[in-house]
Amino acid sequence: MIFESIKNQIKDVKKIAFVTGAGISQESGIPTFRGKGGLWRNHDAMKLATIDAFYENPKLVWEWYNERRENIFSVSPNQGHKAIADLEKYVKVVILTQNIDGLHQKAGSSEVLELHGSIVKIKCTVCDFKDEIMTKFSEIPPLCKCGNILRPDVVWFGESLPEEIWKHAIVQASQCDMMIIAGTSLVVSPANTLPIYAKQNNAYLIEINPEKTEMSSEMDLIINDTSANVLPKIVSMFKE
Ligand code: BJW
Ligand code: ZN
Repeated sequence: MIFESIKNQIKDVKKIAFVTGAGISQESGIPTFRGKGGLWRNHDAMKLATIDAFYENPKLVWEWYNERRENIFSVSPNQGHKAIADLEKYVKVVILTQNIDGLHQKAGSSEVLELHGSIVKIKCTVCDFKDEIMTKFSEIPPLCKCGNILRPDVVWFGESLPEEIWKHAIVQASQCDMMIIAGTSLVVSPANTLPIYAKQNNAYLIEINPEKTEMSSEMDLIINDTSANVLPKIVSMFKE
């Protein structure tokens, strides 16, 4: 029944925007932020993801990132990431992701906008040094050549999203005719406004999440299941 209504919708679809969050990588073995996975050594992940926490205790925040880097670099994209990458063969796809894990790109997706940065990237807290580093830092916090502390090049609470990427994300959301929102609680702004831009273009909104979210009532279709279960089924309909 659910999949019948998607079948009717996909006939005229030209561009699909995906809005993804931590839940899409949960089945790859990466914990989510809220709910069961949201505690790291008894620290609330939400309290660690702030610039204040970083300056208060850079070593602690770097330990958190070091562990996550190690985990993220060792895991693989799951059936959900792979299905989205596969979908590019049949329709124009853009991914607006809050994730910093790079798994969409690893799965082969070509148009991925990283709204909250990337865990591979680091930058200096003082000078304009930036780099991409795949290895574990043995000394933390790592230092820049200029002597100041390096930080992960990600977006923490109270910080702005990379301006050009965010502008591009709004354009993409405003131009899609279907938006699939998978694995995000939609509690963090401004990423949670993207479905509103899509709705203004009369896009059909599908939410894939085992739980209800604060924006479930705004959706055209809700599928309460995991993304690795659902996405391959949706993509298979484009092949028929
Ligand atoms: C599955 C599943 C499966 C599970 N399949 N689904 C008051 C003071 C200051 C700021 C604010 C304020 N009020 C509002 C703000 C703005 C703030 C905000 O939104 N706060 C709210 C929390 C209240 N936003 C910001 O500050 C943003 N910047 C900004 O607004 O700039 C303007 C500004 C400047 C100055 C001052 C004020 C404003 C920046 C937000 C940056 C968020 N950063 C993080 C960390 C990134 C780096 C890192 O990863 O380490 O981004 S926090 C964290 O939350 C991370 C995520 O991308 C983001 C969203 O989480 P997500 O992905 O939705 O994960 P979960 O865990 O919440 O949900 C997972 C979902 O998956 C659940 O629903 C599960 O059910 C589901 N699921 N398994 C499918 N198998
Ligand atoms: Zn520096």
